[in-house]
Amino acid sequence: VEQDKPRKPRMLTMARMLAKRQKSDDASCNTEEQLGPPVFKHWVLCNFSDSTPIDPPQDEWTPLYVKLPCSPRNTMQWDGDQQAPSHDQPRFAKWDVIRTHLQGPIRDANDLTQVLYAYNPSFRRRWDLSGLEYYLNVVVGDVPALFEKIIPGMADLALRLPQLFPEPIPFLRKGSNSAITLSQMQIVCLLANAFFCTFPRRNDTRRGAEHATFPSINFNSLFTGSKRKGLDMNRVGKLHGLFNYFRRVLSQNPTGSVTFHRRVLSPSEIPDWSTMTEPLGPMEVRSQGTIEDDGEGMLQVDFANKFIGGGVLGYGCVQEEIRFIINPELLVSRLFTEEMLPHEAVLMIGAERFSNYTGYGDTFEWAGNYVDKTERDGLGRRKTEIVAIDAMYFPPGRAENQYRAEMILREVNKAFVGFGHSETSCLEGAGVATGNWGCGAFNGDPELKSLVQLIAASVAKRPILYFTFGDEDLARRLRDVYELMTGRGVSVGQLFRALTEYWACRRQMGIFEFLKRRFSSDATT
Ligand code: AR6
Repeated sequence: VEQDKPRKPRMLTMARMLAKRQKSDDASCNTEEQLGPPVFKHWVLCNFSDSTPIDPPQDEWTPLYVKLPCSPRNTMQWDGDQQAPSHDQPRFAKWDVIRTHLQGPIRDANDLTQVLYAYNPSFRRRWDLSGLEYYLNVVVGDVPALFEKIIPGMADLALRLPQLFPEPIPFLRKGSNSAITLSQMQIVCLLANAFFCTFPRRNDTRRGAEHATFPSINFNSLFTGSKRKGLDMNRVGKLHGLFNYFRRVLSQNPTGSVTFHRRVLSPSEIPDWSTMTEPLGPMEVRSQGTIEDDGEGMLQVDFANKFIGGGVLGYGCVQEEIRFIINPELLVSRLFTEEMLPHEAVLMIGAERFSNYTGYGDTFEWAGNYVDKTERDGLGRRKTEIVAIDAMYFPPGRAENQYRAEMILREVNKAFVGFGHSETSCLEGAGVATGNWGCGAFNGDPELKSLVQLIAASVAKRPILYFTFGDEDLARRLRDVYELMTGRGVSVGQLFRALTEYWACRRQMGIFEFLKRRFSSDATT
């Protein structure tokens, strides 16, 4: 698609620098006969050389690109100030309406919510923005600073969209092995637009809707109130984190970039796990510490939803959502990343951390500013790699299904595509910082998931640093079984086969116990 178009020289240079591997066939025509890996494409959309765009903005209003609010084809039939639409009224360019309202004085919370409704008139009755009003009127201490500086600054940033995006933003569609690099300022501009809910066609999330296979991006769901408390504490913490991010980038514009790479495992790349003779790779298990605090220099796992970011723009507040709030640039992935398929992962390189937090889930709280000192690579990306892999969800009554061979295979493949080496990496071959992936909200068994990840990492040739998130007992037992298996020279294939055979014993004993019995005897077949 993109490759047929003439590219600007700066894009070519960047793409060459980053695309170390070019594959010959295309994801979109990856038929049964053509099982090779899909071609890798990298769109470097940030203008490193100068800040003034060379060309007039190039508009795309097709299923391949993000529909931008500033597109001339983004129209509305009536101005939100009027009572009701009538068919003989002319259509407005919606961007003009957005511009007028964002430039106009926004003096208080009520003005702000009226602005959002002005260019989203059909959501006036459907959106509840009372949480945002509560946040601004009741929770925030220094409201004048917000309305005098931060919110107008965010509005200016949002309105820079046509200048910052002379080229359209492609979607990272299912099945396409492709990457997008954006500057940190482009990201903040997109996130300011998300805050002001300007993205068109993204508010209808019902099945069959145009963007139903994409995560939501407009922040309206974050602004929903709670009848009892005005605003739930999770959303309070999230809004603190996001306003801290906007405050920081407004006071000092960041100069780096971030890459988002959708990785696809083609059928020809899937190992035949049961016959792998590789030994199990290195693994260190820690009961204390977290992926984000102690995984510096490693590939850090995001325990993701197939809709990347999961419930970050709503109530959800576990590992993925928290990560997206403390590293808010990750949020922009929701704009262009279609839901992940079982053999896909999303690698995000360079996102900066802006906040601290305490607690988890219902006890989550924003805990102040964080200054990220991670060094940058040659492209200005922080040397932080985060990979989103979505585990399977097992409902409480049916959690046993996770021990079925096809489910284990699905999870090993998912971890493998996440841990595989990437054309866009800045930490080639680094270890994996992970933990109880799929074992919280998604109800998985950490005994199984730890070993599934060990199998994938061993073949990807990466060591594992496994955080049990305070669970001393799990840490001790995982170390024991790992030592037993490595002491016995158990191979990846042997462990994989054993896991798939556990099904028959699932009601008698746990997986670690099963493996101990199996591999304690001399017959480690
Ligand atoms: N570092 C290390 N381990 C952690 C950390 C951390 N920072 N945070 C949590 N854990 P969960 P899932 C451990 O429930 O089950 C989201 O909504 C802790 O033991 O976040 O894969 C996504 O969007 C915790 O119980 O991941 C998905 O919709 C466990 O990791 C869904 O949740 C699992 O964390 C994914 O659920």
